Amino acid sequence: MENYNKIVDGWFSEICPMWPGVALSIKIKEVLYSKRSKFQQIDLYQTSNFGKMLVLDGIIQLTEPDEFAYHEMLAHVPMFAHPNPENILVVGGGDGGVLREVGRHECVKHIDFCEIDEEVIKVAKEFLPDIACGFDDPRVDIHIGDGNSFVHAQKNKYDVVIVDSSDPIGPGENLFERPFYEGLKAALRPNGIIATQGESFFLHKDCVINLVKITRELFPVQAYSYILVPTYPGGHIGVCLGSLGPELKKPNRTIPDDFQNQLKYYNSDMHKSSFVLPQFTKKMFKGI
Ligand code: SPM
Repeated sequence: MENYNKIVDGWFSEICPMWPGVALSIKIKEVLYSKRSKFQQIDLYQTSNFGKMLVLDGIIQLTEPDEFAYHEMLAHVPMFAHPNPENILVVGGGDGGVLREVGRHECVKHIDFCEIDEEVIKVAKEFLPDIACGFDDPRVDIHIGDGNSFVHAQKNKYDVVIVDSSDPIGPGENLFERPFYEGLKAALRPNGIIATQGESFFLHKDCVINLVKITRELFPVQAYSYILVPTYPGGHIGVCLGSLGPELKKPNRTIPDDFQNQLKYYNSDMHKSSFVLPQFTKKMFKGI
């Protein structure tokens, strides 16, 4: 992409080909890290007013003040929808944010984590320790490699699989295609649940329709939710979920008080309300 690392008058602009003609700009104080890995351009900025910000191939992945919304919801909606999640797989999310959230669940016995780009993990550990703390969990096994290949090698193994991918341009492309979802389904144990980064129903309609169609065809229970995240384009991002049994649209376990007290976004009401969709989206999903 031609706009990598392009800061004009102190402002970084996310100019995403998936959202032509519109940019999201954030004022930058300092470039803390900027290098091309084997897979992508990795930039870590100190912004003027919004903490540190991780950018991959010119696309904002997280900022410190609002990452909790995305990571809590992507993790806790599927985790609390499952009656007893013990064995978990996290694909992508090299910053460690989803791992941090999954690790809060005491019932979890083991977490496989697969990330294609080891450099993202290193950058997160150096610059984003409050997010990368998820890697300190002794239940986590790190696998560096392609998520699609890893998933296809796993059968009947996981209670919950969470896919924290970047956009479907670049290394994450195959994580938005049907064969990957077939692999996810085969990797699940009975009653298993998947949750994947589901882009925006305002901005990426074709991509969202495709995800919903694939998951509806493959899973007996399917749903789409969304999260408010100010620093993603449109201020929100979707999550596409599929389940082999449990209902998705409400927590199926009690959220203990001490667990709830650690969180800033997720709660039982947010779980349920995140599935309430605007009318145009209901129409978009009808009959597909
Ligand atoms: N753990 C944070 C990783 C973030 N993964 C999702 C990033 C999505 C960014 N794009 C949003 C839509 C813009 N085209």
